[in-house]
Amino acid sequence: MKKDELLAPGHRTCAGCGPAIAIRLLLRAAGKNTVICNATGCIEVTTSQYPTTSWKIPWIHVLFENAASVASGIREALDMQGKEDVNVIALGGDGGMLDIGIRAISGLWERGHNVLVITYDNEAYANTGVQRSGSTPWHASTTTTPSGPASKGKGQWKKDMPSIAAAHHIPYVATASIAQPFDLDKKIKKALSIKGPKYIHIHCPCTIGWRFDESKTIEIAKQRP
Ligand SMILES: Cc1ncc(C[n+]2csc(CCOP(=O)(O)OP(=O)(O)O)c2C)c(N)n1
Ligand SMILES: [Mg+2]
Repeated sequence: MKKDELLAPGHRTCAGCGPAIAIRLLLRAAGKNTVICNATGCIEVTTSQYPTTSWKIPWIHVLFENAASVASGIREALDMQGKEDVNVIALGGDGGMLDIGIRAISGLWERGHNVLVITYDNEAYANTGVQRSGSTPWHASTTTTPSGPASKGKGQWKKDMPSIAAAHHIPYVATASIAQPFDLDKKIKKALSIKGPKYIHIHCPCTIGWRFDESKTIEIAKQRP
């Protein structure tokens, strides 16, 4: 572990967890002067088991529904205290951000709060047993869309969240992947340099959900254009 690493080891993500890599890269890019509002999901559950925490920065667990609402409130409170330089990030998985929490995120973007919204996209509700989400791709096999003789897997297309973000005419929208860490780093830094609402969608494979060996996370990530 690097001395200045902001996600401490000892958390309980799976070996080879794609989202854990995304969060470490995120924190390296964002730095200490950051507050994170984290919706329920694998990252929240595995990093904050009472009475421990892996977060070395201010971090709050919020419901799926209101990560963006809480982040908006924190932003406004910090600004009132003259702390405009503090980064506020609303963070969640694809289920939390694309499905359950989308209403509050849309509100945040529309109102124009100076907040970076981040989805770490493992393409399923992984924490509860790999159920399909709006972000699960066409024909992917999940526990609620199993492929087999009676079904070809999920029967709907992946929800295009970056386009939904862009349709809000916010100043910055980007897609990224843990397969391209330098690109991800640049995009986070660029987003945080812009005052206003921002969105970054980070694609990250899930070893349990996608059923690949834990040593192959980056290799699998690289296969997705
Ligand atoms: C309103 C609500 N519905 C369902 C749950 C149960 N639940 C906890 S974690 C989780 C999966 C979240 O999926 P995602 O946001 O994609 O994050 P991941 O687990 O994949 O990291 C679910 C459904 C909950 N905590 N709250
Ligand atoms: Mg997920």
